[in-house]
Amino acid sequence: RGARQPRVHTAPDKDKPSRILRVSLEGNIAVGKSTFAKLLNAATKDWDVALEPVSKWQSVDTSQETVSNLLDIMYRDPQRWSYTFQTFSCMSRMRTQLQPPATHLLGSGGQPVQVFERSVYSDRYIFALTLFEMGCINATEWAVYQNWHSFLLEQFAQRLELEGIIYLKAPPQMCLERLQRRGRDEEKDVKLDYLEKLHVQHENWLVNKSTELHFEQLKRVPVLELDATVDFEKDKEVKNNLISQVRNFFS
Ligand code: DCP
Repeated sequence: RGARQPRVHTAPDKDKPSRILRVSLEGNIAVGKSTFAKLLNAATKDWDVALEPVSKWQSVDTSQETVSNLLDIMYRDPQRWSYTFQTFSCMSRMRTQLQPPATHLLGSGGQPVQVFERSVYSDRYIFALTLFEMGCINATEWAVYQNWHSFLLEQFAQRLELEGIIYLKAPPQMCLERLQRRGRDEEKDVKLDYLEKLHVQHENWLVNKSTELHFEQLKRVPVLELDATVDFEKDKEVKNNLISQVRNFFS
């Protein structure tokens, strides 16, 4: 039993083989991005994966001898905290994406690739947009968010651009089951309806191309769609199949 063949919308730029490619790993909550990221990290020394800084959002140092769990308060009171959460998650993402590549990548000999778990783009076009559409971010907050997001991305354009996106896709119901199985306490009240909205948002951005994007380069980024309904943690054949699809995408 192997994964379905990938849908590669276009291939990454192969005219620049020595450049470090920057690729983000996208997909719904609990689809398995972290697990897949670890597989990629272990597959070859040419690939280096930066994991999502979720733990930083679970313990924000308030410098008042208290630690605030922003992920938790965002889910408890989304109207009050979604904007704050989205500013913080995007800032931590920006820091990660602006980090220089790991030194071992520079002399890897093959095609070096920096992989990011999510990106400043999914922060805006998946989460912040959905929360705005749900009324958890109001019109003023949304205007402010877009204003600083566009400004910062224009300032750091060259360093934040991506050469590829890997889209891990599974039905929202399956993501909900995985979410419940992993049992992250803050997410215990996440409903299917929210995962369905996020799923549609991923499809609109990465497959239907109907999301209104504000960055020209982003419109041209190649997308590799992978079937994430398969067991890529334990089934070796499935794992190898997915890795080779990624390898083809990069080479
Ligand atoms: N989150 C959010 N807004 C963002 C980014 C993340 O509200 N801009 C939330 C959604 C999740 C948690 O943070 O509750 C982590 O979400 P991810 O889907 O990014 O990461 P997972 O750990 O769920 O991914 P996976 O299980 O696929 O590894």
